Amino acid sequence: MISDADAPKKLHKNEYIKTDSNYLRGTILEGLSDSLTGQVADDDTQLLKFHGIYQQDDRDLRNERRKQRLEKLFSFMIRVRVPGGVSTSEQYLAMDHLCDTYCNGTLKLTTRQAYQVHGVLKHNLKTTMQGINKAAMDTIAACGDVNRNVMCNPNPHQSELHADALKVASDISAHLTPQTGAYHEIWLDGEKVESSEEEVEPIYGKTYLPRKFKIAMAIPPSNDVDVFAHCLGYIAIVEDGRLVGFNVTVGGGMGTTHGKKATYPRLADVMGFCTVDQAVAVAEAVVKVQRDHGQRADRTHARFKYTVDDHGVDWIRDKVEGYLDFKMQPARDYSFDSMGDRYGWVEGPDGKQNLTLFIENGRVNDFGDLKIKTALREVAKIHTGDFRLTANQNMIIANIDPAMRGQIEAILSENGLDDTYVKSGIRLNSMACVALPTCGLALAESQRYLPELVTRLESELEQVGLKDEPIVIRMTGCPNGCARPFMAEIGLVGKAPNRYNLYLGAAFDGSRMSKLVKESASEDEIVEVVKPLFGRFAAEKESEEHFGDFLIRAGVVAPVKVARTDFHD
Ligand code: SRM
Ligand code: SF4
Repeated sequence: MISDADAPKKLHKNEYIKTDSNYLRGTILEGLSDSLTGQVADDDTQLLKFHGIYQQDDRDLRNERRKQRLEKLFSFMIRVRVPGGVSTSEQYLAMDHLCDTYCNGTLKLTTRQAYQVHGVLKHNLKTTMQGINKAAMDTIAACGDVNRNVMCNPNPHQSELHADALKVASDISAHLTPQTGAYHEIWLDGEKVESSEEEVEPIYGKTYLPRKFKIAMAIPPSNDVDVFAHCLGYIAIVEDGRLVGFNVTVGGGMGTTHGKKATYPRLADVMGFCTVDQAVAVAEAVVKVQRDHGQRADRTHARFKYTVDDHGVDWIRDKVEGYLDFKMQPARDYSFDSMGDRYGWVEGPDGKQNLTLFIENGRVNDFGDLKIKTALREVAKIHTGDFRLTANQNMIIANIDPAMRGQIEAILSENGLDDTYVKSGIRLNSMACVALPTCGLALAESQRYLPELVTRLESELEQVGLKDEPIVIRMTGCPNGCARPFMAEIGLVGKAPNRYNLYLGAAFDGSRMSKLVKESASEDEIVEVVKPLFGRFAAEKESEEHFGDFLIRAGVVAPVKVARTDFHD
């Protein structure tokens, strides 16, 4: 066990940036008004993240700009927080409008139920942020070393308890939102509050958290939010038809670095049970444990998963209870059956209609005859319910007035999104991170390439009669894990241009990670490995058995039991 005293003493430079930032102000305002450059000062790029903004440059244009001795083409990505993924039609229309007016025209639905826009030039940042605010949304804490967007199963048809769970998720999100006035001052022209008393961040303090912090809430049997991949998770426990509380999980996370064995993805452990009324207090206590005991010297070891792994769950529970006036109860029974979305039309308990639409890799745009962006815009103009983002980058048009169903179906069908527009089980369970051209960390393509690879795999699956088989496939352009690839039955992690590490064998319900089977594989090599496995699966599959489970049963891959020791082997 590593104690806090063993931790190296020299703090990471970001800790000083936070401390000296005057609660996340830095010199952001000055940087915005400097018209000589499209970027902001280095330290401010770190602080901007807490405001939901990333400085980026178009990597497709880097070489050309370099040849012309021009500054990189800097622009900004803005991530809009949507607790539980629920937004109104008006908010959707506002995102659509901003995306066309100040951004690159594509709206991105993220793996954590948020909206992202890319390509905002510095001089348009403030106007775009004000547009987001006008739509009653914000971006504070969408990124940065704080708690991020709190995820929750967004599908109102799946449970009458959904609204209760969503309320808890929203309360946690609100409770953990940073209190600094910086956001208001910088983006919304808020008056600077002159006071002799120093501003306080009651939960975070001046240095916020050592690293990003993520919370998700799952409502069994659906594990659509991938609860075990999060720092803190809540698994809803329902007794006699009532939400009585949550099993609380701690220490999940995906990010890893190629070749660095001290980094690894980790599945969360169940720490105990708390009641509905205790859920917010538990979140605050867990965040405080990470604030006080998380590593602040080495950012590659600063996520909560390492604090949990270094000290053990019992130690964490003990510390958490130190901040509470109650004890965690023993965990209760639950079971998950999948982590995917349930597509198509379903009627909710209140008679309202809900439609889950597949949006490939969360990219909302018009692609030839498939006019996703046009369709969603036209639906938003008439829809009186809401738009719900899923953790699988899809969209639920929710709470549809039954009288409007025909009109909505007609709009979708006119724009290429009829019931049959996606034809395979593997595509419906595919997910890719953004990667190129905007992500500065991408080593390989992801969302621009996965659809092509899936087409090839679809044809292999069709040949062995598995066209409709739901197989979870996820790709990322680097090992940071933004599309949670290590949780996928087929995980592909970018290593270099056109080369991916191939992972196999995760559980369909999100309870087991995949194992590395081939490093730096080309497309042909990926197909070479999985093709015979599809054949064997078709021939030997037990009824209801999923691909990942089959690979373990057949001894093709060994299950990853303790990520710290056997993930890289
Ligand atoms: Fe992520 C960094 C995109 C979900 C782990 N992620 C990034 C950045 C901001 C790159 C950067 O730091 O410069 C990417 C911006 C790309 C772009 O151009 O938009 C980026 N991450 C995304 C999104 C948009 C992927 C997507 O296609 O949907 C997801 C936004 C979610 C949201 O709405 O908040 C996204 N990122 C995730 C997830 C999945 C999750 O949380 O469920 C993970 C893995 C879980 C985890 O955190 O452990 C994830 N992103 C990372 C990491 C690795 C963190 C680590 O522990 O090492 C980084 C890099 C970092 O933080 O240093 C990163
Ligand atoms: Fe970028 Fe890597 Fe995240 Fe993909 S996984 S968006 S390449 S940081």
